[in-house]
Amino acid sequence: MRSGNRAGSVSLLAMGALLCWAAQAEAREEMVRRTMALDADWAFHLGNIQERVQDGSLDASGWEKVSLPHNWNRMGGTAQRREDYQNVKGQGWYRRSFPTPEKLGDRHVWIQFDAASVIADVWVNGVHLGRHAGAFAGFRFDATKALKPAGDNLLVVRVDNSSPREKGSPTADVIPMNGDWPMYGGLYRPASLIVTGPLRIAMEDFGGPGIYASTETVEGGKARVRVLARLENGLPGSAKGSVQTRILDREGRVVAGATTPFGIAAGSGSTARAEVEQQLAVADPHLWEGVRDPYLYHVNVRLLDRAGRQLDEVEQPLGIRTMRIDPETGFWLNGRQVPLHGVSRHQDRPGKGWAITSADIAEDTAIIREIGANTVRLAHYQHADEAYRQMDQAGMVVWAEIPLVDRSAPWYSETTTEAFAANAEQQLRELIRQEYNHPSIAVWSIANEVNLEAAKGRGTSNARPLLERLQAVVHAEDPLRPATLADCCGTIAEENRPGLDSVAGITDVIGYNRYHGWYGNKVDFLGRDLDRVHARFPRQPISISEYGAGGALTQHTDDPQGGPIAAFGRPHPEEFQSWLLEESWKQIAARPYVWASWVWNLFDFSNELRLEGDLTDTNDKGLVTFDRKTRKDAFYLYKANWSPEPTLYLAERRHTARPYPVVDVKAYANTGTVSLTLNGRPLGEARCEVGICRWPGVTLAPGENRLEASGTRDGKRVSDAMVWTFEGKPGLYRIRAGTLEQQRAPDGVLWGSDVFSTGGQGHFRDRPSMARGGEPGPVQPVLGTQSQAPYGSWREGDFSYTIPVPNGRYKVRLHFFEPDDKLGAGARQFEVLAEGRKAALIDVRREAKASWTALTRNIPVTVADGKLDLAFKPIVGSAIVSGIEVLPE
Ligand code: GCB
Repeated sequence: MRSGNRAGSVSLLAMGALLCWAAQAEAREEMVRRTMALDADWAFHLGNIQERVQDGSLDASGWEKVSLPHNWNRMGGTAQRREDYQNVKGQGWYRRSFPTPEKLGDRHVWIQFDAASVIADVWVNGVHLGRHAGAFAGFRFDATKALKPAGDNLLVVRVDNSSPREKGSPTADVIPMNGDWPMYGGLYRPASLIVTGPLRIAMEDFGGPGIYASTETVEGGKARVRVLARLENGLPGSAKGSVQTRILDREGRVVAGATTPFGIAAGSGSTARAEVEQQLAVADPHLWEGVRDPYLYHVNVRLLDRAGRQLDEVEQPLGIRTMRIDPETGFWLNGRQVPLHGVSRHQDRPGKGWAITSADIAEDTAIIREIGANTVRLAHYQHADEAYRQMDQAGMVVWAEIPLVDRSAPWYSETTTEAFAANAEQQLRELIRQEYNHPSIAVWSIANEVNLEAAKGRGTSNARPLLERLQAVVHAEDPLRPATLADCCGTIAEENRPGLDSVAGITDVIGYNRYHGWYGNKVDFLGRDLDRVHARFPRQPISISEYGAGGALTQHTDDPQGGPIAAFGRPHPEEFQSWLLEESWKQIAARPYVWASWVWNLFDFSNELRLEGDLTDTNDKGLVTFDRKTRKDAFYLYKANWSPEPTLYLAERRHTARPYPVVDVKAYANTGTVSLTLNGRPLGEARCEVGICRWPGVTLAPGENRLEASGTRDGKRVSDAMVWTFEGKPGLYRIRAGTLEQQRAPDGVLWGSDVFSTGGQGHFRDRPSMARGGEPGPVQPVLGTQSQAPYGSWREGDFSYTIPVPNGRYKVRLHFFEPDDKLGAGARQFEVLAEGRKAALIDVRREAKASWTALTRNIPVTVADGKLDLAFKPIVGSAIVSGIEVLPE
């Protein structure tokens, strides 16, 4: 309406029309659905309650006041067990009141929970509305019949996250049975009250939105979009009307529409159901192109009665795209080959557990974009709808999955039970229906490492029948998306375990979880393993659903290959993680038939069974710490390879204390070449391959060394700088033989990790927590020495060291002890050669007189060729050494 004189002269007719419109709007408002948040004002009690709490006869005034999202378990992310650690499993009770909506008439009131872990029972005014089993999907119950005609109603929820292993546990048949993450208890996602009409878009459809849209084809400048609307009728009479569907572009303009009549039977007694399917043509569609251009439409479905009045309305995201996965050429989006590279994500946060907010998800999404991923595995269960929504918007291609993990049978049974299979099937249908409309989702995964327990010899059922059943569910629910699964053991272990059930060939496509170089094997087996599996199943598109390594911010190595890591323990040097991922990524990137790969994991995550790296109750395979604050070195390896953003990062920036004068410097960059200076002095330009730029053999000056790197991409200059402190002096070395972890001794002296060696095998003395959940074991001290520093590890076999030193005279002090109690004198004898000359004949057990007792030998050496050569040559048994000190004279 314009201002000025005319404003006052609105005709009575127009005024009448306005009032009439307002009344209609109000009436429509009453008919279409309304949603009210139920997140605030809950009272919570942790633990079982014997009295009847459901009907309000119990005084709950002492209960804790909480709001949703909420969960009661806390763990992980700290060096020692966190002060607010809470791992109680069992029942938690929630209650709050809510008023009966005014003028309810024949409308229905639904209580919706976006998730409740693991089992939820819901009562309104003492009436049990139902039970939901499964920690990750949303669900809703019709509360209408339980409501008071007016005033406040009491809503009570019992949530139970008891372990499924307990005999008779209510979760005994509810997946997952196991897994490398805690099942946090609580109402950890939002809850809401929804009012709908009796004739409505489906509310009882496995928690789904009731409308399901998919791109059938994109051809000749036109997209065909199929929309399925499921309808419900709770009225005592049959009904007719129409379904009006519109596709709206980003600006809200209608680009396609269809109106289809429907008829639905009387809902007397129970709800009647009907389906309406529509085909809409979108001319000249703006495609959802992944990270390149994640364009989104919306599909809006209205339910109209015969008179054209609106009864209900639901809106969902729509991305117009086609996807295809080929066994030889990998992933195709809209007819374009797109190699998928990305990360996995768990949904937990330190302190919050699963009770995270949209802002937390947005922070994760921003980090996913920053690293340059174009795909995300949302593991190992259904994430919040908000997470998939953000993936749509970010253009990520998503692997979505259900938590069928480690076992295909309940703990109480050797084989799959019907209750167990039915729960897996229910969780799969919930996932698919609830998240169907997200264009980002490419595959539905039905299982993860489902035969792991069997592979470990803890005989559980043959997984195939269940997997075949779930595969069929995927095809029935969504014929356009392939089913997948993540396999650990089916093929890798078959040589060793001929009886083990292989799960290859069941699903349309597959992922392999491969930890070569971490949980066994050598990292260079990865590529060969893939080639082997690809040759064996040539029709099956292969991805790497997991690969990874732990990375501790406070543990450092001077050579990631200097000794063994303790996968289920310590150490987990950050540089080892980088090295293993570099080697893995090179092999993956060289295999275009691998349709996708996901690093396990983008973030550290909690698991109270782990005591690894420098953290407690945490899996430290993240590229970013649990609190999302620190990006580990390896994060930038991927950023340099994946992100178009000019990236240059000097690696090992937390490895600041340097025991050795000659080091390799490394950067991760996408600038092609990088220039480096040390204390202002140019060290030259390195050419970067696979994002890795190296300057080998850089000599550090005693004290602080400032390294500055710079490069250019797309005309933009990027630079980075860091400071390392060389703590020794030229020619001085203190080497912990056989271990990859450097360590500062109690006297403040820094012992470096094993570098410069060839041959032999490293061992460390202290093997804490090799069994999961163990406390660090007691350290067995080596006797006869003031300092334990040189005796934390050893190298054994036939081996040598070549150590770069300035020419001159040195005293080489060698430290030994005999770690094998069973070896008597004479059972291990070897020679030490210095600069090629015999320098000592050693029988540790004889000379030290006992095992676990220190022995030192000093050897004078003169070096004239810039390197000190030490060789350890076995005579009887294998040679051994624990510590090597090179002391300039
Ligand atoms: C796996 C599992 C994953 C674990 C991971 C690990 O294979 O699928 O849930 O967290 O290994 O770190 O051991």
